[in-house]
Amino acid sequence: MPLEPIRVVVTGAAGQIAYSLLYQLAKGDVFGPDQPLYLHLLDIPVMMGVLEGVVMELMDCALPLLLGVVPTADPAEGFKDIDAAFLVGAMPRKEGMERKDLLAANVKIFKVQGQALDQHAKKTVKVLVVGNPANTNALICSKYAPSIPRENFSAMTRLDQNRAQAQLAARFGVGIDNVRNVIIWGNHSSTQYPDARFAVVTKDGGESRVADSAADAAWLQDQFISTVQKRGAAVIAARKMSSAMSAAKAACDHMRDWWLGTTGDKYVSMGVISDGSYNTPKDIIFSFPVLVKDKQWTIVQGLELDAFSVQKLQQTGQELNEEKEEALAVCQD
Ligand code: NAX
Repeated sequence: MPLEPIRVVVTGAAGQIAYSLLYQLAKGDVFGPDQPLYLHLLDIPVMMGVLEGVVMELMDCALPLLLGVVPTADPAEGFKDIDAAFLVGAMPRKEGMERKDLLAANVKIFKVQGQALDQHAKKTVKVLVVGNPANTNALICSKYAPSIPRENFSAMTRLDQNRAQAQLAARFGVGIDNVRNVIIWGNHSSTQYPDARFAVVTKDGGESRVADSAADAAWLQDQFISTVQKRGAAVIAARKMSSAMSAAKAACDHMRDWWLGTTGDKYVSMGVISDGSYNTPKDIIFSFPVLVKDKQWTIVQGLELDAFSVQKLQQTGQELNEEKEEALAVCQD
């Protein structure tokens, strides 16, 4: 029996991440090769002309799964009957803008979009927030969509995970598929903690824990962590624009694993509502290792934290608590 079509919204649809993302969605990379879909493309009024060009290109891609496209600047239309949401659109940082101002501007956008999701989307909608500050935007969005379970909101740290996995694959001279279970803890910011202590590398037919290699211990605690933390800035310095192709790919990986499930004991990192696991502050969106089954994620439990990791988790948790306080203050204005 053919699958019922689903409705997927992408916000910031005229922007650079969306330009890579839309094609992958429409050709079946995320929801499966047999899943027909409608794409809702939301952006702001001044971008409607650009969006028209994106719609033309989607049409010209001649993709059989794409049943229709709804370009709009109206959140009510954008979020109508939506099954999956990619919230990419956000206010970019402008010169001279303080971090606080950026947070305030974005929190307001995600408050409005939370309200629109609450009123118009399906209650089962899966929401992935990419727009920065992604974790706190996801928290605010969920707060203003109280009729949708909090577990249905997530923030993207998959790009950080993919970056970490790629660094390990290069270091150990193996293909990307031969590295698994590297973790990103905390905020999608420079306080994130890329943790390779449980990562496993398959090489020459055997499996080994990355952490067991004494020769790599210093590299893991120092260069590896800082390369992953600073990778976004390195791409901007080289490209004069922020990561887009890799961000779109990561958004696809995140939603695909949420929608179709993870495989075996291979876990992935997602920013999800914290229940206090690993002594993290409750009720913030914190990136944890998760497994997914039947579209429900569960936090992987029982991983041992050493003193270094405890301190790293505390640091990023504290930053998220501070962002939360600032965001809530803005919402009350
Ligand atoms: P662009 O500036 O190319 O595109 C953003 C688009 O969002 C624009 O078309 C803009 O008009 C639109 N927009 C602004 N306000 C909107 C609103 N209220 N409703 C709908 N659309 C709105 O940025 P792009 O490079 O695509 O990046 C988008 C966001 O992703 C940024 O916030 C960026 O910081 C964030 N990123 C997050 C990453 C992550 O790992 N979580 C990594 C990549 C990226 O830096």
